[in-house]
Amino acid sequence: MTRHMPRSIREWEFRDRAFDVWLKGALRRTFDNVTKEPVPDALLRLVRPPYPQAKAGIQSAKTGEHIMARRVLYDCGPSGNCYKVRLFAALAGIPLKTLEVDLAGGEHRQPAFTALNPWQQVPVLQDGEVVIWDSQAILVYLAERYAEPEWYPPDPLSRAKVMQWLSVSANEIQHGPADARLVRKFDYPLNYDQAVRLSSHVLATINAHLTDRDWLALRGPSIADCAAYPYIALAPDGGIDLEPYDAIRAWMTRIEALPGYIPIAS
Ligand SMILES: N[C@@H](CCC(=O)N[C@@H](CS)C(=O)NCC(=O)O)C(=O)O
Repeated sequence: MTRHMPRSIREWEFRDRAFDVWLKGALRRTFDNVTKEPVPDALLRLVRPPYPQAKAGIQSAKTGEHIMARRVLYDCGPSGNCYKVRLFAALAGIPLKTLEVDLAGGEHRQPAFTALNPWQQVPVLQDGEVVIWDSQAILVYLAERYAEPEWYPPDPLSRAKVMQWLSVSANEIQHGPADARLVRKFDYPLNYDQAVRLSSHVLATINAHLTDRDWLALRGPSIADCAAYPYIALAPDGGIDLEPYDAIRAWMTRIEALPGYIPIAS
């Protein structure tokens, strides 16, 4: 199984994103100094028109080789839902070009982004003409189309077992540890106590499930683990202690030891 993302592509993605951040920062500083006004959004959009790289493709910084940016992930660094996709792509060795969407600046509510995802949420994957929103759906698509079959085996029982955990990730885990993190870290107006209560139930149930198995759905790692891992690993950001959940911590260690693993902030 090829699990390593080619180094040259990852390096390029890093440089590209760093350049984007630098350019926006430089513009903001120049405007602050000269006009004492914030840089107008219209100017930022001129410098970085909506998603130009999606069409233009990228060039490897290391080899100079031109790589069409066929798969573009509309991304947001701190988002656990986006991290699910980045993590799986890294583990399965699927090169992805990432484009940061400025959620704090409301970029996801602009018409250009709403045309990609009417729910106005990241992540969104664009693969040539194909556009897919929802992290679980993106995992299914990438696994089915580009990964080794072990990540999402085609037999009905494996499919059903994986789907159970994709649902748990989008429901119980989202409304438990992910919502607690949204309140604590990003001041979202959600019910924190309710999210913490649900988290205890969710984590205890998953911990019991993992006491006699290594992976959530199958004998080996699958997209089920990639979907569930981010918001469980990030639970401490929401004030939720993972110390009581031995089996979950051992499972997290197994995921973190997989070749190609990336942490959320990479
Ligand atoms: N079910 C979606 C949920 C996506 C979601 O909640 N995305 C958040 C970032 S983690 C978002 O874009 N929020 C926009 C907002 O808060 O306005 C998925 O799994 O992708």
